[in-house]
Amino acid sequence: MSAACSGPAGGHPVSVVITVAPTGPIASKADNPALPTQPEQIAEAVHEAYLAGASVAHIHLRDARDRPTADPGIARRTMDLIAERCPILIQLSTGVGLGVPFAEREALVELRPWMATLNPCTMTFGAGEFRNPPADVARLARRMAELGVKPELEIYDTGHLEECLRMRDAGLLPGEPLQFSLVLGVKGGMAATADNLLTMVRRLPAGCVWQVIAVGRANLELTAVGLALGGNARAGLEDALYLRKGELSPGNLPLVRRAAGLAAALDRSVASVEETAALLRLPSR
Ligand code: KMH
Ligand code: ZN
Repeated sequence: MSAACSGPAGGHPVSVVITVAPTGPIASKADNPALPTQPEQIAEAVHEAYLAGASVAHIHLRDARDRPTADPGIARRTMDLIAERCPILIQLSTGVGLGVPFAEREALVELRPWMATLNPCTMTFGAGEFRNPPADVARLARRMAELGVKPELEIYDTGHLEECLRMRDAGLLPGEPLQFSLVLGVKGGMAATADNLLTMVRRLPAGCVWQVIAVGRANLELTAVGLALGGNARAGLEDALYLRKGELSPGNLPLVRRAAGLAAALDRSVASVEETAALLRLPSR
């Protein structure tokens, strides 16, 4: 295995970065009434998650009718409401939502969040299409580097990792360490199996930082496997609407607490905001 797999099994316990993903682009309040969609609701959910150990907040925005949006005013307001409550590191999603044009999505990085997602490839995404044309992705990567916004690279399939490594080799991803999300369970991407996760972890470049995003039913199991392998954890209603079969999660907090509990059971401490910023080598601002 590469150094990417070092962690508790290698005898060097490392703190776990917990990212809360409270909203996402797909689910609605009809799916789970506890889904936070408006800026105040999102800020409240993020604050609770921060108090439970989350040091990063992965943020999707919704308009007044709860539709995914890249409206910079809504983004600014949400970021401000979060910052008023806690110093959690804000990561804006540039995935935003399947129907939102790339030009609107990429403009979100102009708000200079600490981090933003970078989705390297176009793919089928459930019943829809997630469009990430190569020239647009390269332009967004360049702009993020100029602004000092750290990319989180979203890997839904094996080829997405190769594309990121090509971008790195082309100088489009200058900051170390590279930060990956291994996304399992999206229809159109890798199935949510431990075998797929291990395959991807083996292929990661040495020295990178990574987390598991396990969408749907396998959320608990694959989050646990990722933590046991030395990865970080993401938790929230974006990825799992249910705590277990038939039991909707009454909010983001139980999911964040569950991830923190898994880390504790594996004897891994939860990273503070300061530790996370150091681990990711975020530039001081
Ligand atoms: N919704 C997740 C499957 C993004 O926001 O850019 C992937 C995600 C990507 O979180
Ligand atoms: Zn997202």
